[in-house]
Amino acid sequence: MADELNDSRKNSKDEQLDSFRVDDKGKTLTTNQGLKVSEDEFSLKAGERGPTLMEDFHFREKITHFDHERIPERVVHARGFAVHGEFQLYKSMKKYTRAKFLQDTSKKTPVFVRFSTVNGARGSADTVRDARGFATKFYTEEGNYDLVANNIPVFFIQDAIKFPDVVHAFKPEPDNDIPQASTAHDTFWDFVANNQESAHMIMWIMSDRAIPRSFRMMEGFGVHTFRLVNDHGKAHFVKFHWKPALGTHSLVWDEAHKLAGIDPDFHRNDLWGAIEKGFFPEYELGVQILAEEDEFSLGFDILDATKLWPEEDIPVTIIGKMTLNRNVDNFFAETEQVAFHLGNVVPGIDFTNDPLLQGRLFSYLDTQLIRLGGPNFHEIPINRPVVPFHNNQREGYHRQTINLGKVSYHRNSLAGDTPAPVSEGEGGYASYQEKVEGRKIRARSESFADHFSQATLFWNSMSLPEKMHIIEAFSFELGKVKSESVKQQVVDMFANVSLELATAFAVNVGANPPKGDGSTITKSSPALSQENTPKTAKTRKVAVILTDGFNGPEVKYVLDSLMTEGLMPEIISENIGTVQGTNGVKLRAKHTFLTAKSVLFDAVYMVRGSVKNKKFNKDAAYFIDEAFSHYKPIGATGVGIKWLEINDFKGKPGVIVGTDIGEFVEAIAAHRFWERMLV
Ligand code: HDD
Repeated sequence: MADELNDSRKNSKDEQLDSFRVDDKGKTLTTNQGLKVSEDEFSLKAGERGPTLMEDFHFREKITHFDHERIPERVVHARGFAVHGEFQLYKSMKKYTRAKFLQDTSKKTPVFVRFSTVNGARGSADTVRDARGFATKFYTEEGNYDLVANNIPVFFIQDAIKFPDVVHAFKPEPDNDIPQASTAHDTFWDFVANNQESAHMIMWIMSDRAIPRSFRMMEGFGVHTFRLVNDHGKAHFVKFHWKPALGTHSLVWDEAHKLAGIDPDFHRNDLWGAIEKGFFPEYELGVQILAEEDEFSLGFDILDATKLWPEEDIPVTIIGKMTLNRNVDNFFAETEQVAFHLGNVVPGIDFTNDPLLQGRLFSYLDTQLIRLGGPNFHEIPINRPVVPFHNNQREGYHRQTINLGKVSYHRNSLAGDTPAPVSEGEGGYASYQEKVEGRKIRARSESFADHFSQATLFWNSMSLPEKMHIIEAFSFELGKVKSESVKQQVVDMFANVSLELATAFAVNVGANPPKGDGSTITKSSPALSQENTPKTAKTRKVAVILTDGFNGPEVKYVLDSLMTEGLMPEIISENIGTVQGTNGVKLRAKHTFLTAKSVLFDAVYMVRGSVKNKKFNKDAAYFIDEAFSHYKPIGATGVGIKWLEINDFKGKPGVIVGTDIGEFVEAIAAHRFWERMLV
């Protein structure tokens, strides 16, 4: 609740939400009409064993409200998790944009960010292979600005008119509603092979990017080329990036699979838990800027949403930081009812003619009408701007504002011709006056024809383990496709990206090796590989396997040091509760092997104790074996070291023995030891 918020986190949005917050604790139960209720367990009946009476208004109100508790889930991005935060600029962008929140470095702009999977239903698992949504609402002093981004910088299609087609292809097949939340089926791959503009996006979807370790460890991309416009009306093209302070990291596929069963809420638990612990996720906002006169200088069309701007060609300038610092009070009221829309812009930010962007500008407003039940969803607390809104729109379902006076039209004399538009100089939004001419035509520009060069660029930029993961992902997904023809079409298509790639997965899925010469593109972009991401051990979860009789001072030293370094050690023991070490050291075990599986942790610290418990030993062996097979760092002291020797882990990459905390933390920061793949 807001009154518990420490002051540094309070902001204008939070203050606004305060007036809508209600605490029912300690209150008398009433009906929605404020009538105090004397009985809430028994309906009104004609006699104790008689029928319920129509007259029972309390029963009817309660049941009717319950019957109508659900709203339609989002047609895509149904499963999501949102949090509050703030954005602060490092350096003024005044040279490029009139947007005030991108000019004043002293201001903190409240934000609300919703992360999501694209494909699955509201109740599906977090760790499926999919793109992730990364939608940010900035509550600026000039109104709401929405940056509706994904964790992948390109898209499946080039024109929004194909969006229903791609979504129908990747959603569960209509006859049996299989598969849920993931994309391994015939219709999706049939779409891919017959709509080859998808090649680049598919490379990302088959890569580790599509199984992120955490929402806190994902990049975000605005995808489209937008425009920044400055005070003098001068425009620049821009691409928006979010860069996570913790770096960009992923799960491994086997882990992602298991997590979907063990903890379907893995990503929301991770984000919620980090914020509750005070580990506030941070992302820097970056921009790539291109002068208007350089529009045709990149060798591809900047209006084509299947293309990225290689960061080595056009560097990303970091301009500010977003800190996510507060969980929601109520999932439905905030996360479910938030409505994003690309058309929510502020002066100084404008669109381009990217046909995908143009179509999105229609879809986002339209979809809220059915989802939120009418045109007044902007009045829902989470959607309200922090500045007042005045216009002549009236009535409609769920209207809350009580507009005074008789006048609801423009122009008028009765209200002094107000509310009145203002000039650009006074903050009025005016669209960039791009000169446009052309014939009405349904066609794709020739400049959108190259579907493979950047897919190859992506492949060329991957490290060896990343390439192996991509081959595995294609082999898994296509391996589930029943149609031999579709499999072959996909193999032949991806030979255009890389002959090496297509040949490798063709063998695995029982298709014929591809024909052709493959790609001649040799360019790579190191920024695309997660090998080159920032690496830190901060906020990583370490499983500590411990029984009574452990070396008290030694273990206490290791755990205290890990916590000082910003890690989260959690003890697994025979029972939940106190574990007793030497020298009177007592620690609290949070888990047993029933509640904790290795996939829930980033690293293991193996200690054990003096207890001999066969079942515990067997579970510990499985636990550590699985962690090792997922390339995770493993540390050991005391009896734990012997155990590593038995399993022949000692001396292997990422296995740290002894109390050298620096070495262990460095290993945890490395995240995975892919060398184990090759030994
Ligand atoms: Fe979309 C939701 C991101 C293409 C139509 N989209 C939605 C969300 C994100 C994106 C993050 C979830 C918002 C939330 O959390 O509430 N979408 C993208 C990106 C795209 C993209 C990065 C390509 C660059 N989307 C796209 C197209 C269309 C849509 C081409 C339609 C023509 N998207 C929608 C939608 C959704 C949506 C149907 C569903 C729920 C919602 O809008 O509010 O309007």
